[in-house]
Amino acid sequence: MTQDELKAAVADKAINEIEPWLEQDTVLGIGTGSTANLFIDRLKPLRDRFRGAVASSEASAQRLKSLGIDVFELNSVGTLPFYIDGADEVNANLQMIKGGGAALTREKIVAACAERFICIADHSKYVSQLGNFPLPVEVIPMARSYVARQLVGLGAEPVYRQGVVTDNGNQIIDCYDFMIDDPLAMEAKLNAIVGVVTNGLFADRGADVLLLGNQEGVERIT
Ligand code: ABF
Repeated sequence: MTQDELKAAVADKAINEIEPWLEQDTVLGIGTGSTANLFIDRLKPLRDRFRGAVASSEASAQRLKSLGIDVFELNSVGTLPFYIDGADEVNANLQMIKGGGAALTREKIVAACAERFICIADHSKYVSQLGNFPLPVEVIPMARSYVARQLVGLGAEPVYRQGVVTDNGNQIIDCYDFMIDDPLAMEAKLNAIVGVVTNGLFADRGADVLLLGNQEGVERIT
C-alpha cells in the first residue's frame, strides 16, 4: 500500500471507532493535515448523525463547512468526546510531535478539551525517540530572537519558518537536531520560556488511541 492508501485506511478505522458513539448532540474535535482531511471527507455520509465539529485550523473548518458539517467555536461547546488528528511523529507512549502544519496551538487546545484523543498515522510517523522531525515552537513575533537564543541553550538548532503566520498571528521556530530524551520534561521547559505560546510536543496530553497504518493493516495501540 502507498502512504496515501495507509492514511485512507486509518481514516476509515477512525470512523469505525467513533461511529457507535455518535448522537444528535455530539460535537467532534477535528485536527489538521492530510490524514485528518481524509477523515473529514469520510464524515460527510454521517453528517446527519451528529451536531457538528470544532476544528483546529481555518483550513479544516473550511473543509468541514464545504461538506455541510456545522463548525462551532470551542467556547460555545463543552467537553468534546473525541479529538481526531494526525501527527508528525508518535512514540510507543503515544506522545507526539505535532505542528508541521503550524496549527499546534489550536490543536493542543482542542485536544485538551477532548475526552479521547485518537491519533491517526501511517507507520512512517512511528518512532522510538521523538525529535528527528523538527519540533515546532509557536512564538509571539517580538520574542522570536530571544526564544531562539533560549532554544540554542537547550541544545536545539532553531530555524525561523519564513513566511508563515499562524492562525493566531504568531510565528514558528522549528528546532532541528533536537532528539528528545524526556518529552514530558522538555514540553514543560519549552512552555516556560517567555514569549513561547506553545510547543509541538504533545506529551502531557498525548493520544489515548493510536491507529497506525502499516502493510499488515491498521494496528490499534493504546
Ligand atoms: C497535524 O497535521 C499536525 O499536527 C501535523 O503536523 C500534521 C500531520 O499531517 P499529515 O497527516 O499530513 O502527515 O496533525
